[in-house]
Amino acid sequence: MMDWKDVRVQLIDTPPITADMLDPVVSSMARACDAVALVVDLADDDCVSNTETVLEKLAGVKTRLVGTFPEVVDDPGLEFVKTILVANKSADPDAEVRLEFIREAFANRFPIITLDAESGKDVEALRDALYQILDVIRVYTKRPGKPADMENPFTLPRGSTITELAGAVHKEMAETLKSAKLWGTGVTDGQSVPRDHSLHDGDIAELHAG
Ligand SMILES: Nc1nc2c(ncn2[C@@H]2O[C@H](COP(=O)(O)OP(=O)(O)OP(=O)(O)O)[C@@H](O)[C@H]2O)c(=O)[nH]1
Ligand SMILES: [Mg+2]
Repeated sequence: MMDWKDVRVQLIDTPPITADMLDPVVSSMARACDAVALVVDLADDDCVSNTETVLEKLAGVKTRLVGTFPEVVDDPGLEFVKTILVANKSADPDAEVRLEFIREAFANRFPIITLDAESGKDVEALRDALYQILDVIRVYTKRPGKPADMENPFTLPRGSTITELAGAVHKEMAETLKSAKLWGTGVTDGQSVPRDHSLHDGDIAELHAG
């Protein structure tokens, strides 16, 4: 688990993908996850072609790693997965040169984060980048007459509504929800909001079931 402020993000390390090895477990994980960190070894002269191989192998099972989702998709069988490229071993003497090749090949496709895992240099930036790519917001809940629970936010896709928050709190809540009060962005404290109200990061909601 990776902590980002008050949120925990699950990271799953996978076996490698090579020209002659793609474990089906790895490709199904890539398809099911919220985002992929594509790790590149800046100490490896073949880092560009190895990375291309990984992308091709996944594309072979209809899994496309992308920096941003395409606007139009003509093949419904294709799975697009948000990805950041993580260029590791930046302290290697030739890392700078290889990074240039990596940028040339991939900067138009993925955000690129450079770091050195061994020394820990720039690892904090990866933490932020991984959280940002998930594109989620944190919403806190409170019970009527009680202070808000500021320890355990619900994380929801950006743009989620009160109804979606209710569904995350409890499956039935999405149906039984009668009204909601909100503290946070764009509302006065405790304002009643409709079910389709869009939530913002840091909002506090009080849900009332019928
Ligand atoms: N110099 C240096 N070595 C590193 C760095 N990060 C990882 N290593 C070393 O690189 C080697 C491979 O690291 P792993 O974490 O096993 O790499 P991996 O990509 O998971 O390897 P597979 O699981 O076989 O795909 C280990 O000996 C690490 O100690 C780094 O930033 N700098
Ligand atoms: Mg490994």
